[in-house]
Amino acid sequence: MRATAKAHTNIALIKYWGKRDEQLILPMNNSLSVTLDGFFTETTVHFRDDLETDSFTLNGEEVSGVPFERVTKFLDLFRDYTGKTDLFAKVESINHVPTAAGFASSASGFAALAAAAAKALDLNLSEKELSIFTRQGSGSACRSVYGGFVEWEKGEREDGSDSYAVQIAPQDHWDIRVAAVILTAKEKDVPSRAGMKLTVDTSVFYDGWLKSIDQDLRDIKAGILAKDFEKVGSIAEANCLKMHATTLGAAPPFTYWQDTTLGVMHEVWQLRKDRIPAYFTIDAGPNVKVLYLPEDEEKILARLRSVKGVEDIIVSKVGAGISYK
Ligand code: 2P0
Repeated sequence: MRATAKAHTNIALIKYWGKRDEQLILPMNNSLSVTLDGFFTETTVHFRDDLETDSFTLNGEEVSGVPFERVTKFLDLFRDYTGKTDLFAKVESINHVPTAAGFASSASGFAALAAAAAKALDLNLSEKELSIFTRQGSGSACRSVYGGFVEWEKGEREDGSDSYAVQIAPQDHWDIRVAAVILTAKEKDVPSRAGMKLTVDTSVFYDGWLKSIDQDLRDIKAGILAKDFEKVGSIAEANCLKMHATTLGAAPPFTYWQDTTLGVMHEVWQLRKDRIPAYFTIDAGPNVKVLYLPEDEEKILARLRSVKGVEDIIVSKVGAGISYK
């Protein structure tokens, strides 16, 4: 009753921003992401009859408190599903996601945990079923079940049975690159869970955000299938700006941006003025991710490195879905 799984993180081009059910993690809107090969988590789950509680190590260190409770609560889903309510597990995770990179390690983390737990229990879940389990650990994680370009369907049902991810195009469909531009961060972020809840509850711009999603999704999916980089990049960048605009309309207002964030955004706009196609996207933190095509890599990285406050840049290609050892 032991299995090891590997999952990559993902970056949303159409953002998940807001929940309609906090418990089941059901989103207000569909989202769409690219799985990234540069950042991943490998997790071993070992269910054992002789254990009286779960345990969880991350990079070799014992984890306790809220992160441990999130893992054990997640394993409860599998205990409930199988009826084996007194079966506990030893969970060992190695994270290849530098926390400073501003990627949600929860995405690759919960995808790897769900896959390893399901395999250890011999559940033979479909990818759809696995995505539904994974979603309940962390929303964006349900997209990391697949490689390539992935959409999370928000679903309509109250029980969440139609809220799962589907693949739009496979890993080898299109070679685009994502540079994670890591900035000197000064302040602690508003956690994404708290930020999205405050925005849904109070932002005067939230309705405008929701109204724009369907068109963005239709256009970006057509752009991905046609490998139209300018179309995909410009929709992703605009969608990110709309998401961040909702935080300025919240009460109290807040922003994830710092001066260095704006510095990178302006450099990306300058690159385009210089006819070098590059587009940015930003999640619930100050760091910027820049999308570009392989042939422009050298020029773009040199320009990004020259921006004030840039500490490091980590490049990813399009990544694969879950794999097992
Ligand atoms: C996304 N983010 O689509 C969006 C864009 C941040 C900005 O998903 O509460 O860690 O666990 O469902 O998935 C980050 O939020 O939130 C996120 P929970 P999650 O990638």
